[in-house]
Amino acid sequence: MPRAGFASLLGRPNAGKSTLLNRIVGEKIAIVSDKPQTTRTRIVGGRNYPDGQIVFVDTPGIHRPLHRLNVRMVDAAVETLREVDVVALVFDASTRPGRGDEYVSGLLKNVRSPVVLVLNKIDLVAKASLLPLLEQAQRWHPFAAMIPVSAATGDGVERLEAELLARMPEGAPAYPDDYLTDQPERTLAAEIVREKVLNHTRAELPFSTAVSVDQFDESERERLLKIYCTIFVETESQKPIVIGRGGEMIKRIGTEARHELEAFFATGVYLDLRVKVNPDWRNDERTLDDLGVPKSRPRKRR
Ligand SMILES: Nc1nc2c(ncn2[C@@H]2O[C@H](COP(=O)(O)OP(=O)(O)OP(=O)(O)O)[C@@H](O)[C@H]2O)c(=O)[nH]1
Ligand SMILES: [Mg+2]
Repeated sequence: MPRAGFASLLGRPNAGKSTLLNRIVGEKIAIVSDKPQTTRTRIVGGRNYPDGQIVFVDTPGIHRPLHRLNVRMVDAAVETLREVDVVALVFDASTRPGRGDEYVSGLLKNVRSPVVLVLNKIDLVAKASLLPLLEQAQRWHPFAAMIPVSAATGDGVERLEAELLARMPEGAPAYPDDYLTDQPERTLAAEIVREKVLNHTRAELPFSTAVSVDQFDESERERLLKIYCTIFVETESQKPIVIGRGGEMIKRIGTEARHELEAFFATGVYLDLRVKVNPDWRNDERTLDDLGVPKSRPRKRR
């Protein structure tokens, strides 16, 4: 009997969840950056095995939400807990476990699914330093297994996948065996542009930037895919940072994004980027809807 089901990747921002998802599915379907709060929605990625299928659900990092955007992000992550067959809680093993990790572990209290602890970034630390982390984690939650991995090098990842698959329910896979992701092409394009903005900016900008695709013109797709995007920032003063002196920065963002889009879509890409100010979009429910950030589900009274 094959095994098949859903596994969520949950954890604090920057733990390496999206890097791990990309590593497992073998394609870049989630953007990655060294800034926290990179992932803003759930991202589904499928992986097939000779004896089954796991559909992974990458989630936004759990943090204290200060804007409506962040409320939606954290809710999207927490909601997966009730829906998946196995939870993979991802810790960054290169940082000391802190209150944030304790908080995230606390969310697992009423979760019925088995939880596998993933100690990521072991390429950055000495093996001996994992022991205290494992001991601490065990005090927080009775993990079904604890697996050290490096999403960056791939070390330990196959073992992790085997441990997750072994805990999936028996049954036929729900998705076809070439299933990759639920991310629409437009979203993937917008996200790649946002990743380049994140890579090249600092401080508040990564948090206050959003990217929308205004037009995705496939009429000449064989030869040239034309993508028109708007990069939103929150204040007038942020605009020149994204544009750069003489347009240097926006050019660099555009070139890097275009190269990646061309490789991903396997065709020529024309990329048009403009920058617009949209004050306080992070608290504007309508803009969040337009950007495709899923709404939090209404909660029942306890
Ligand atoms: N050295 C090392 N770096 C890693 C590893 N995994 C992820 N990183 C880096 O850690 C940073 C965060 O990675 P992400 O995959 O974006 O982290 P995330 O958990 O998805 O973060 P959010 O989306 O913000 O919640 C990036 O700079 C990655 O390159 C790893 O195994 N080793
Ligand atoms: Mg992420």
